[in-house]
Amino acid sequence: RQSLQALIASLAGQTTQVEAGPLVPGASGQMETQPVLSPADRSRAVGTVRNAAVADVDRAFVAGRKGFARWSKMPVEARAACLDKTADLMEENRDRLLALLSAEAGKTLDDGIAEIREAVDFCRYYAQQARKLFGEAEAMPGPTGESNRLLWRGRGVFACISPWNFPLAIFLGQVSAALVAGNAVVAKPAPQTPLIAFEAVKLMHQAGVPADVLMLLPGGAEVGAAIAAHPALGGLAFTGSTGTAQSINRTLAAKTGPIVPLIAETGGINAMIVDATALAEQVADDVVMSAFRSAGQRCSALRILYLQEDIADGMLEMIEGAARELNLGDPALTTTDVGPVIDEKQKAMLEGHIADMRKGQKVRYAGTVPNTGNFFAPHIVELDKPEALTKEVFGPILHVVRWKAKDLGKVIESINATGYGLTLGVHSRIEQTIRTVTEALDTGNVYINRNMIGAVVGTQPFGGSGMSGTGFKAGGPAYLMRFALEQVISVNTAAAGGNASLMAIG
Ligand code: UN1
Repeated sequence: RQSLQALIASLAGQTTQVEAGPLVPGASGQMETQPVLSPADRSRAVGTVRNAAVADVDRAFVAGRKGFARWSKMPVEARAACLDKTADLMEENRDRLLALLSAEAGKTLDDGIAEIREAVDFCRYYAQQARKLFGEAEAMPGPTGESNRLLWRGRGVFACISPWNFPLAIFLGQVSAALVAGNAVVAKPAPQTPLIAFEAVKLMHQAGVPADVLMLLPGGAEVGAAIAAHPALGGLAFTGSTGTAQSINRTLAAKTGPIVPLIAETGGINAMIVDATALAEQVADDVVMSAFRSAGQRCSALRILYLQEDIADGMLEMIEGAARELNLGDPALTTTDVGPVIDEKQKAMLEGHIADMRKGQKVRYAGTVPNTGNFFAPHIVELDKPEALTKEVFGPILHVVRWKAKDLGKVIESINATGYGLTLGVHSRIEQTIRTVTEALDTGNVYINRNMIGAVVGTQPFGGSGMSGTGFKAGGPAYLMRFALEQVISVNTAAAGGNASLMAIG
């Protein structure tokens, strides 16, 4: 840990450590470069980025079509091997990636280590799944004199648009799935975190993915809109806000060309229901972890806690006590529990929300913040009714509502009424309560008597439905299929004289 800390300090102290730009054959990029500032200290530039010019989007698709023609014909094993190699390279370069996650994304050391682990797991998991799914064409049952086989192939140039809160794991999760399914990829990282994406793409190139098969287009909404609108787009994976996903959906719907899939993972007003039988110490621990870890900047994070009123006062005291113990500050220090929020805009949004809450609700706890960088302290807000929270507030703010034992049905209704369905926590020792709640809600990931963040790849496939996304779960067995095109080949084997070579097409 000491050596990691020294490494992080040395990277944070240097400017222009990483000079990122578009990774597209023939790309020009914009004229100007911009500094990428550290969320923990706005006077520090972690590096510079030259964003893609809008004209580079078309260049990427033109190159990508050529790359796709070769890549999609390669045996799945060759593509899967590139993912495994990327995982190895990430492990070899772990310290550097960790330093960048800390400096550019404000990740604490624990979060940074977990994120690298997750990125490695995504690559290995999708490699392994692809071998199973896309290996041999599956023979389908059918009449004699006919052979039917189901093949999976890439869809073309797939776009991956990813968020700043998991700039390595979600970025590479999308990209590795799209690649191993046989697509060429145009990736647009979040404008706040282009450097780590740049490093990740370079590792993938080093692992054997050709330059015209994986391309990076750093930039903002303009670049994203041009990608979604491009006529050669084969499909799009997006993780970010519900509003942006809806806007991408409209762009795709307005196209006159091919109809392509959207894989969207968005937000939630995630709830935890705690009844009077719950184990208090466990609840306090899980609430603080779920609401404040990663400065609440996870789409899985707890936003609204429903406490049965009999235990609410005691529970809140414990939660507040635990929140007071959190160390807020420089993410590069091993003692830090909660780092900064990503940028000024997020900080101002959170401050605005608390100012609004002060108008009718009770702000029960407000932590203290360091005066450098974009820090926003954990807050606890008591709501008079759940409807007082009308939107996802992406940061370390825990909202609390009390409920009466007879009103479990109303709690369920309120949660359903949000229209979101990403994560749900339940703390109870009554099996019937757990059953009732779980069955009544469509939430994608339900966590019982534990915290509700940190879904593990291959163990807890992650994603929601409704306003939380299209529901194709990342890190699960069905994810890769969404990136691939199914082709069924039916051969009249009698007419072809039982020609064995025809039966092996594809
Ligand atoms: C996100 O925050 O955008 O389960 C999704 C978790 C993470 C969530 C990632 N895998 O906490």
